[in-house]
Amino acid sequence: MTDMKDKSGPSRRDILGGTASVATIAGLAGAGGFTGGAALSPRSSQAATAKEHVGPGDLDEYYVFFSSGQAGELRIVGLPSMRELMRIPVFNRCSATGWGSTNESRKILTEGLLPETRSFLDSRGGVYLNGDLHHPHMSFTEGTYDGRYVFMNDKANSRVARVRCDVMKCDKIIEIPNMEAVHGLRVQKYPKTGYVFANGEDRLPLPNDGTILDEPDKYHGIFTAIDGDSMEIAWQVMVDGNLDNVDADYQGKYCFSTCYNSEGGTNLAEMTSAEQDWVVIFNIARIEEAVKNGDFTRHHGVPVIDGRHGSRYTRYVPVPNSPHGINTAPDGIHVVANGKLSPTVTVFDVRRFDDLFSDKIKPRDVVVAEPELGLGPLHTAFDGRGNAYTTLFIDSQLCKWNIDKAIRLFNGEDVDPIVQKLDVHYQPGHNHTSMGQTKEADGKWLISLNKFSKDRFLNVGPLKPECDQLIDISGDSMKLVHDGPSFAEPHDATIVHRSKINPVHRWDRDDPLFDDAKKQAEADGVELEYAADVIRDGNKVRVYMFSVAPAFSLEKFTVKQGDEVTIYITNLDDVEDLTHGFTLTNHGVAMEVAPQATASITFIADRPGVHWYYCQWFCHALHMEMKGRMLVEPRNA
Ligand code: CUK
Ligand code: CUA
Repeated sequence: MTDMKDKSGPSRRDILGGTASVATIAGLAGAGGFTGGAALSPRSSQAATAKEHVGPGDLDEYYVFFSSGQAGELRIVGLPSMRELMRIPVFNRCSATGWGSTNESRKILTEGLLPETRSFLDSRGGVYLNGDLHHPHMSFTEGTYDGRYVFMNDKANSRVARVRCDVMKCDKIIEIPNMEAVHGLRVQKYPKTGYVFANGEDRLPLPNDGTILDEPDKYHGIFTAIDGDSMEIAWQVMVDGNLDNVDADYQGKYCFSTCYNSEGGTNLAEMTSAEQDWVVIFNIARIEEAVKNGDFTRHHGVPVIDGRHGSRYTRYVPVPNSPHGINTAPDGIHVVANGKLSPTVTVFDVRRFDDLFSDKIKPRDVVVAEPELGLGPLHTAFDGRGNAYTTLFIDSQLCKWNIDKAIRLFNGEDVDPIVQKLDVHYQPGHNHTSMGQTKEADGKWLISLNKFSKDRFLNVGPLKPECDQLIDISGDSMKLVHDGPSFAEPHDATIVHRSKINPVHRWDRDDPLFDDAKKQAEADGVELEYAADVIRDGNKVRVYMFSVAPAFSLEKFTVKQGDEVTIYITNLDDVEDLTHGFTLTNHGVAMEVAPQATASITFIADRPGVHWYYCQWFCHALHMEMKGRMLVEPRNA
């Protein structure tokens, strides 16, 4: 982190000269008509034509699915406006929607956990309270986004989740056994998703039963393939080293992970002592064959295939020490592994992988270029015109370079593959181009997700926002056009053209999300859509209501102290955006009920007296009056 400046000295943006001034002035001026080296005209004359400007009432051209890192949620941002459109709770809890509190969300949060995790969580409210969401990726069909799902990982609690893109809600979460810290996650691009590939970053003893600590040869890294439709684990592969990031080819034959700690160490010094680590290539057809033929051992019910050195299922290609991101180019041929501790990126040609697996060539023979770009290359994006854009974490720059020229340089020609370096603010991690992770990369926009904002925004105290920068890459040079703050901590993002996605406006009453509520109502002889019922079942009480603005169908109900009460609300309003909520005061109970949805929540009524419930989602001129009372009678009354 050589670029961390404080206010006592000039910061990068103060130094006018070279790309720094271009970036800074372009950022301030909006850069609508800016071309490198030309005189700037004032913003007022450019705002109306600036491409990144999305006027009031106008819609963005792209959805961006943003991770939120340790905030645990998935965010939807519009591009190019960079306006935040929605937050989808996944690995976190949400006060507004009731995610983590409602019965529907708690089922999703718990049903895919391992049995031992469930019993461990029993003492902690039954669900994890945190998550660390790094990599959201949309499902593919034939090399491009198909609008069905977004998949994502939780590094903190070793989970993988899926969000349905018709309703933009999480519908499945599973825990991955036999490894800790799911990090890299990407999906199969062809013929479809298909598999969701998830890297186990931290190696564990296998089995991990508490008898092994300092026997590193019994620690294993695990690569996991999940069936994206059933959300069940298809297979796992045991590897050498720690897996970091992953991507897949456009042919459906291979996927590949960057892999550090070839040393097999358990501390920093050991993990970084060797000069080289690897990219591990997985042969999907051979692995599927192994599953069929029984060439595996089962752990936690999952077939685990031995893919360590010498295995026919994997190949280990040496690359400079501790590679990080790995990105397949939209040409379907080139794969870029980013050096992190090395100033280089390593370019592979996937057409050589067949020969590698049939041992006709050596591992390094799949490398076709290894250009030196700058300090701290982490991730690479593509424009579909043969150019790549690599984030340089330590240099705080984006490096635009040409893949073909990098190959020619590698072959001994005297060419410079670097096209342009652009300062970003500051320390970029991931970057993304519009549709750039598909074969339909359109080369219009690039976002740089920067880890430090420092002086870019009004100071909000010691904890600062991150800084997501929008860059116009449609011309010959990159132009910085927008700074956007975001809360902790977007790692990755996926930019999807809006034509690929078609969410509904209201819930369908037949949605499987409501099945449990329907089944219970039927057993209780209640119809959810007409309900105003209180059903007693021992010390369990089920309260059924519907809501039509501005009223609940029950304005009061009575329970006894100690009852376990479940509230079911069905929102009969059919008007777009007419969401109601249900909040019960002094009980920690709140949930969203969107148009045509049913939601339910369970709590213990243990406070004698009158308690008001109200709609917390502003819905009507009489929204404040949309409320009712629960009477809790004392236990011995
Ligand atoms: S990792 Cu965060 S900057 Cu988790 Cu994709 Cu590279
Ligand atoms: Cu219903 Cu506010």
